[in-house]
Amino acid sequence: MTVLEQTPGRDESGARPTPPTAGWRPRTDPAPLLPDETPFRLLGTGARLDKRRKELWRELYRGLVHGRRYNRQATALTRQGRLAVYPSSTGQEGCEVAAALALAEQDWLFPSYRDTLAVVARGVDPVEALTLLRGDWHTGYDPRATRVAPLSTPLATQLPHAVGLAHAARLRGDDVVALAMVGDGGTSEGDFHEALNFAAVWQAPVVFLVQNNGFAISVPLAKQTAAPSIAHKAVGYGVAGRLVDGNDAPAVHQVLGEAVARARAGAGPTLVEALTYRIEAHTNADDATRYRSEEEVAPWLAHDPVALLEAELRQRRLLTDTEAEQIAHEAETMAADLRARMNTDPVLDPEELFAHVYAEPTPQLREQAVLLRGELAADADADAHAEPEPTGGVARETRRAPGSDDHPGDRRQDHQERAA
Ligand SMILES: Cc1ncc(C[n+]2csc(CCOP(=O)(O)OP(=O)(O)O)c2C)c(N)n1
Ligand SMILES: [Mg+2]
Repeated sequence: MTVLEQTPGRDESGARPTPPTAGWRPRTDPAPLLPDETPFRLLGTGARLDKRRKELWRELYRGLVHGRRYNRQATALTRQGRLAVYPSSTGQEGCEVAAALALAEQDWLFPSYRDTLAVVARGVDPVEALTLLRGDWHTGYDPRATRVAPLSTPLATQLPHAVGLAHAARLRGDDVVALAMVGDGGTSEGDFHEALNFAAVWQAPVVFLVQNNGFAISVPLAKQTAAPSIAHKAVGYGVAGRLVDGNDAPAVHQVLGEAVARARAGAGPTLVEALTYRIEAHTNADDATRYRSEEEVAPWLAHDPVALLEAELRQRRLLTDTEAEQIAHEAETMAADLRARMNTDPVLDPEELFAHVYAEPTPQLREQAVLLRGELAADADADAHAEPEPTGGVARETRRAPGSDDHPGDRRQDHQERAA
């Protein structure tokens, strides 16, 4: 029985009667909500695969190889000043790709800043998926057209949004499930609590995927929570908790697929904890060697999602050398295209700064817009009449439109590092 189906007893005066405590029992049985004691796995279990599953595993592998290459390329772009910041999901590709593939076309994905791969695997253009991380003011893609919410930098705020969208869809009778992604650290936020509570009370068609990658920047999980596991947190809200090996992509896909089907059938929300590991530093602005040792990372390098799936596909004769080479080649082509397109300066209009803030701009904003227009015109004029630079001299500092790459990423990097 859900909370919505219960009618609280009242006496005639309208006062709430004191409940008799003698026969107290839980209102719902917590047992079905409890996660398994060991993380669910498929790789290495000898699971039988039908034709559809075989195709799915191969598709997951392709997504993982592309994802890893994408992470490497995006990280390189930060070093070249082409991208302000990149929170790499290397080591977490299994969760990223499985999340995207577990959804139907009409469903919605609510990613965090680390989930660019899920966004790309869902079909968003690889460059548009990086627009926000490049430091541009907008998301880069159309959330409505792609059914992908903006990458969320404020921790866990995407979770109540996902619940709201899922609940609204249900009230309208739309067949839509929302899948919201969050990190282990994000589960300590108030928004996580509110989202799970609302989701359970409303029985909203929503799935929460927590990627427990061991760290919130430099804070290890043991300092983050005293819960038996993150999946156990679900039970307190009346949500089902599931635990899965996050580096076993087919297992993550299966658990998420079941959770999505459950949500779609009106059986309520699920919280999936995927056990994984953040192989790289928090972002390119962080140095992980200051707070963790190589010995800690080593077992996770040996439990690599790409290598695990590749080994199993080869063992089952579902992947030939030629196919593996072909997939690697496709990934190289994708990376070359990403590099080329990210090396093109975006054309930005600084005056857009004032657009989309208020329907009717305030007098102060109107005044500031006029000032900016004047400054830009003066800059353009100064540039037009500037003396040529003496060879080998120090370049005169010019003011440029935000997004220009003359000072690679400086201002944008500051901004994003503070934000992420
Ligand atoms: C509301 C809020 N508080 C603090 C931060 C700063 N911050 C950015 S990332 C991060 C750690 C998040 O860790 P986790 O949720 O485990 O995600 P991961 O980075 O491991 O994917 C923090 C504290 C933020 N972005 N938003
Ligand atoms: Mg984390």
